[in-house]
Amino acid sequence: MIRFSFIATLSVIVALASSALFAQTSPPARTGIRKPTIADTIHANVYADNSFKLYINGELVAVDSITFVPHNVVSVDILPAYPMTIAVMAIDNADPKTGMEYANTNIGDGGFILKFGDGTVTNATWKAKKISWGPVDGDTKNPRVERIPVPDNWFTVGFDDSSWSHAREYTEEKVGPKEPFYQHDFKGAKFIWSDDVKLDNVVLFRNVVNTPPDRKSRPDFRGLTDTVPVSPRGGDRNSQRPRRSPEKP
Ligand SMILES: [Ca+2]
Ligand SMILES: [Ca+2]
Repeated sequence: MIRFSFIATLSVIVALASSALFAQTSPPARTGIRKPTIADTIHANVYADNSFKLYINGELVAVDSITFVPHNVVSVDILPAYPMTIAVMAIDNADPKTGMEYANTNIGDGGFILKFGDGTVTNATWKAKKISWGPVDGDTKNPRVERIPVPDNWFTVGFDDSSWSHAREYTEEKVGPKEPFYQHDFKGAKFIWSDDVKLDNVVLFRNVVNTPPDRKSRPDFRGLTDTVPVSPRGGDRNSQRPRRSPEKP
């Protein structure tokens, strides 16, 4: 009898433990979610010397439209969801064999800065990993490049970046951003790169934003394709339809 009650108690403990585990790992209930509107998005301003690819929560959301010069700002709407994993491949323009540019006459330098409308900014809390660098030792007479493979799944939410170093901050004077930088909001953001802003040519960055820095509460719209949103045939659809302007006489 004692043995039976011990086994029964054990079964209850196991059942409770597995239900707690299930509660932790199963996605949150997706009832009553509405369709997001443009008001749910935040603005992302991104400037790279010279180009970048930006991933948020494992999805590619922006690619720099100009890979070399002129230096440009990419400004896009993004739909945030927290914790928000930001992953960036930043690329300083360089010949893949020499690490130099302008017909091997110049080493050049990099630089990356980002600000989101929720207050997310780049700084030394970001993680950084150099992937390609050169000319090795700054040797411009016999220039060569070294590189390591881009880690698998480096842009995903679950990737372990604990072995990566922290990014290094660089001053505006050091990076010398061009005119478009001053036409966009980067207040509070810092230029970042890996340890050598001249020689490191391809750098990966990662940062996890656990809660919105501006402390605004925002709905989580992840998994919308598996959800029937509230009033799918209601005002939502009509409100997204542009109004026709009256016919001109
Ligand atoms: Ca660019
Ligand atoms: Ca450059």
